[in-house]
Amino acid sequence: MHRAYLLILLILSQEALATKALSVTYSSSIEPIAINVMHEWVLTIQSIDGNPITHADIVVEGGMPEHNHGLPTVPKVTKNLGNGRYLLQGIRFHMSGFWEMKITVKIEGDEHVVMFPLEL
Ligand SMILES: [Cu+2]
Repeated sequence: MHRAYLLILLILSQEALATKALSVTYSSSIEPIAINVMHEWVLTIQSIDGNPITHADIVVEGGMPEHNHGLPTVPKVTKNLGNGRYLLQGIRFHMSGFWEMKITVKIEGDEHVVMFPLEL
């Protein structure tokens, strides 16, 4: 497993003044990520001061903004691995180019959105 990216924050808070940043990272079960291979990621979610976020609801969407299409699959978090780690299964990219993965993390009424850009 390989830690590929660190992106921080983006706050879309339902309570307008709550601005809590998160650290979201992923590691892919295949590295480098290959086209048309079903694989999985482990997402690690922490507060900005390094405490694991253990009870997040996570929704993942993805697509190619330049082609105006989404993913060919619907990846889902299937397991809470504990310690702020979540298993995301069912990822497959079906063409080369620029992809974005949008990770929406819901915690206690706050919604955080993190984008991972990927050049495949
Ligand atoms: Cu495309």
